[in-house]
Amino acid sequence: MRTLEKLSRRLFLERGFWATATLLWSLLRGSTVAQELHSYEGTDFIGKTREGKYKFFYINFWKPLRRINGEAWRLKITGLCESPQSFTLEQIKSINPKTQSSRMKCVECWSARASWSGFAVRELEEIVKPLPGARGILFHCGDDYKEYLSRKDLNQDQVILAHSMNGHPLSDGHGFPLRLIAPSKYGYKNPKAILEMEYVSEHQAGTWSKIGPYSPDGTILPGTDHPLELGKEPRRISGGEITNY
Ligand SMILES: Nc1nc2c(c(=O)[nH]1)N[C@H]1C(S)=C(S)[C@@H](COP(=O)(O)O)O[C@H]1N2
Ligand SMILES: [Mo]
Repeated sequence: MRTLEKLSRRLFLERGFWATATLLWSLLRGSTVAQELHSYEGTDFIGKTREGKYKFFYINFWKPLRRINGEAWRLKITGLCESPQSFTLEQIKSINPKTQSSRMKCVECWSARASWSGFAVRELEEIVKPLPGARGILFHCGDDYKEYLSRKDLNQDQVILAHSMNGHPLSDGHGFPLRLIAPSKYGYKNPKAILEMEYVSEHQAGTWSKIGPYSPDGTILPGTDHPLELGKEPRRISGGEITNY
């Protein structure tokens, strides 16, 4: 009898201890997770995906993407500008919004259309004030992807920094929390999961143009396109933004 009592007392103490420890651990973990910018937890894709819900809008990532925590994320504007600064997601979303439907074409042949919401680069430039020597922006992304666009290209109509796709915040796959949409350029000039935009004085080679036979300029060339949501039927395109379908 006494042994039984002892045992149940011990069990109670042990369980109590573990319950408290688990609670403390999850509280602690919760608070650190909230501050972590990146985590591989919960991502359901690795690198490229062309299946399932991505069948009509493929996903391209050069490295497996770590999920970005929107609360910890800041858009950092650095380099050659008068007031380098960081923006929260909330601040980004409050910049004069713009919505457009445009087609994105990957240099590997496929294309897909979506409605994108975000804001013009000009809106951001009014706040951070690039210096006269700032020729372009080097984008630094969550998967260590890098891409450069000149300020001239970035200030074209239809070029936006997008935080929404088809009326919803960007999914991780399509570049949460912020990506560039530049419809006259191949997909690789549309960096996703942007962490930092650095004003620089000269052209810098981006990730794809360093590893593949891709032009650093990235303007869509005349040729053939295979739109995913239109059955991939080949269509002739004349170069630049695809506007006729
Ligand atoms: N951060 C990051 N952005 C990126 C890429 C990448 O690998 N990493 N791939 C580019 C390429 S090659 C294409 S075609 C488009 C595809 O956009 P999607 O994945 O939303 O379809 O993203 C571009 N942006
Ligand atoms: Mo691409």
